[in-house]
Amino acid sequence: MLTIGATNLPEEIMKNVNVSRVHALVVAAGLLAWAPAGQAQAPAAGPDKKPGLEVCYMYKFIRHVDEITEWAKTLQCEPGGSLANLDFYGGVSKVLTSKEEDGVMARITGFIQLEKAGAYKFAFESNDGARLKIDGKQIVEDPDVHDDRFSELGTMEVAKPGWYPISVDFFERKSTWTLRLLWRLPGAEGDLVPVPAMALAH
Ligand SMILES: [Ca+2]
Repeated sequence: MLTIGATNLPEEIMKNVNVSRVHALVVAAGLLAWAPAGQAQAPAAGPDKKPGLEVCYMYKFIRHVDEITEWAKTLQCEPGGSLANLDFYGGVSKVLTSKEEDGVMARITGFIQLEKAGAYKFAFESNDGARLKIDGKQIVEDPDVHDDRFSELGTMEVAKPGWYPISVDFFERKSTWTLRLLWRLPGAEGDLVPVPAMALAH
C-alpha cells in the first residue's frame, strides 16, 4: 500500500525494493521470523501491525467536523493510500491521499503507541477542522472552518502503556489546508512536536 510522508522501513528492505518487490517482501518476512523479542528489526508497530494510519475520504463542502459523522451514514468512504504520520502543510495541493484539493472529508484510523504512564498533551495545527479521539474518548478538537492555527491542548492520562485505537476526523473546505497532529510526552517540557511515524500503526 502507498505510504506518504516519513518511512521507517529498515534500510535493507529499502534497497531491495529497487531490485525486486517480491524479494523485499521475502527479506521482510525473514526479519519478522528471525528477530528476537525486544530486538525487532521489523516495523516499529510489530509484526501484527503495519506502519502508518489508514484513511478514507468523502467529498462534500462542509463547515464542521460533526457533519463528517452525519455524511458517513449515507456516503461511501473511499479508501486512500495510508499516511505515515500527520505532519502536512498541504497548501492548495490535493488533500492528503485524496483525489480533490477542496471539499474533502478524511476519516483517519489506526493505533497510537503510548509507551509511558502519565499525562500526554495533544494539539492540532489545522485548516480546516479536526477532531482527535483516542481509545474512543475525544481528546482535542478545532472543529470548524479556519485558517492555519493551533488548537487548545488536550490531555490523555495513560495508566497502562500500550497501543490505543486512534481516530482523526478532518476536513478541508476551500483554498489551503494543513493537518499536523502534535504531542508532548509525560514529564517533557517545551513545544509540542509532531507525533512520529514510529508511534502510529494500523
Ligand atoms: Ca482551507
